[in-house]
Amino acid sequence: MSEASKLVEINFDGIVGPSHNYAGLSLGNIASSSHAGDVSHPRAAALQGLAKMRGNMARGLPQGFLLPLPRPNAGYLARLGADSETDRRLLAQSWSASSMWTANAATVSPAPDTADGTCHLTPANLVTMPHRAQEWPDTKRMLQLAFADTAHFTIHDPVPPTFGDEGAANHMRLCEGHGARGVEMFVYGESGGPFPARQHEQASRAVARLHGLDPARTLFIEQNPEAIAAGAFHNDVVAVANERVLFTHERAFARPEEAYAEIREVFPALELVVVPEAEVPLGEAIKTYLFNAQLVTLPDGSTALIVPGECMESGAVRSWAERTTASNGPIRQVIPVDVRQSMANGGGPACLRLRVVADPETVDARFMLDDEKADRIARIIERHWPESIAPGQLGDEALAGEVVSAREALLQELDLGELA
Ligand code: SUG
Repeated sequence: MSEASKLVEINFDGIVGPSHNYAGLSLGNIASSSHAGDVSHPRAAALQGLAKMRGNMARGLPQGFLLPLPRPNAGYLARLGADSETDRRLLAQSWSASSMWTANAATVSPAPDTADGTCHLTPANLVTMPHRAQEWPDTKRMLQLAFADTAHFTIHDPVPPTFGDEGAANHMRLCEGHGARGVEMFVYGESGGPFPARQHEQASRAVARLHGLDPARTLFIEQNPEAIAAGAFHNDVVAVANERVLFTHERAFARPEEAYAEIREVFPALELVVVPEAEVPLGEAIKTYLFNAQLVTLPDGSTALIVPGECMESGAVRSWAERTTASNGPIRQVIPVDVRQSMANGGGPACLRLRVVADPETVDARFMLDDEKADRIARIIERHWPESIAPGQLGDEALAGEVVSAREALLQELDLGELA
């Protein structure tokens, strides 16, 4: 078998950490703001995430995972001269389980796209949101472990904090098959609206250069400022691509017709599925997270869209799904999954996974999932993850101890003690 034919898309889902809570930390993320102060359910959240991974494995898709980062992050507070009494917001930041959204862990350029023929990963600096800016050093360490094989992977430092980078959530790839040479699209935002534009154009351009992408097969597309203002804080809230298919809301890009023409020019095989405002208004798309879906190629070659269960509560989205699957379009199935705990913080099925095109044999096996390991992880979650966390409990020492030992139990179970 040739090297390229062993390349498959592996989804690395973030295991939801034991400190999962609703602190309303993300301005511009409507779900995060509107659920601020709610009681969270970390155990249920982590089990929902695991069930999604199991579902995808059952569909025949290779599945990996990344681990929760160490929380509460005492070092974060110490560097700010703060403690649990100083400032509730800083405290909440140090407890955030936001690393579960691994679509923001890094930008990944598969080996067929890069000049040196290795798969390049750049951890996202996530500088726009303080609770997320603390993630990258631990994320980088974990990526260096999971993708340690330097014959196949190159791990970069994040882009300097001058330019905000949010990783794969603002990056899409089109290709004839995952192992073939692709076209990479970087979507950036311009500041000036009511909410922060988290992805800076210069960060995207830097990542593309550092990954050694062919400029002729790399596109930079501006996100529609109206989409950011409506709550699409990442492009993956309004668009997703897989192989030849680009699935997007009509209002995702600043200049959509120009963007589609540019894409077609470099990738003539494009199968474009645009959802018009008249069928699903932008606000409804953001509320249901229709586009924050996993657009996947199933083993039989057909394309499926794995959407949040919330989509099925919307008449407009349900009708669209019925029409789409009945049509001759590329999306043959729309499959709802329950990730409600994550959704309430603005994280749908697509946020919860980082796509890496690789030969699974070249990945550290400890980060790959199978049914037996999923059972073992479930047992650890059931035994150690807090049942609920009320915002007032953040800072509680006994709870902090529980959260720390829950993660340690998981690391031990997975033989990943070096991440302690
Ligand atoms: O960065 N939510 C995350 C959601 C990330 C979703 N990822 C993608 N679209 N790929 C964020 O806004 C909420 C945390 C809180 O409010 O406590 C949060 O960080």
